[in-house]
Amino acid sequence: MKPSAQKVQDVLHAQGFTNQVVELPDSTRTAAEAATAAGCTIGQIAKSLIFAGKRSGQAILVIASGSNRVDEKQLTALVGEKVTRPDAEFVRSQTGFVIGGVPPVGHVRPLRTFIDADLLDFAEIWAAAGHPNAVFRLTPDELVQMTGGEVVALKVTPTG
Ligand code: 5CA
Repeated sequence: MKPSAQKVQDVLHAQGFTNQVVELPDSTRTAAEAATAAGCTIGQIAKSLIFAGKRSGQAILVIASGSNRVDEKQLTALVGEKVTRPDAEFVRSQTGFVIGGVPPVGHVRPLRTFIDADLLDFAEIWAAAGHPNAVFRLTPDELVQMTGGEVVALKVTPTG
């Protein structure tokens, strides 16, 4: 297994979880690709998105359903400052992983974490596992337990 995927597997085991990291032959870099490769719907992909506090520069992890867009206004209200989308280098330095492989756990430092409430509607979901072709299957309960994330409503809801 690739070292970055093995790291995620080791962290899961160290936390007492039995979820298995799998490396797939096809890319799982985007939520759509991951859904095709894992054989699930795009909504069941738990995508790990990094935001940064505009004033503090603090990294924030949002784990969103693959079919949702995160409403930055709602996130701003939750964190108490405006947020921006950081560049790829910030994502790598704050998490230890490259975009497309950022997992919900195992980051180089603890990140304040929010979980999209829509993910709790599924019996099982899939998350990135450190590498753009590695994923693991989990339940929404496990996601909440392993991240300590706050479950919130933060998707963009279409108007009209
Ligand atoms: N492995 C898949 C499914 S779990 C995955 O990681 N998908 S993801 O959506 O969570 O990660 C890709 C996300 O990284 C994109 O949704 C996008 O928000 C973000 N991203 C892509 N390119 C950039 C970039 N240049 N700078 C900052 N963020 C980016």
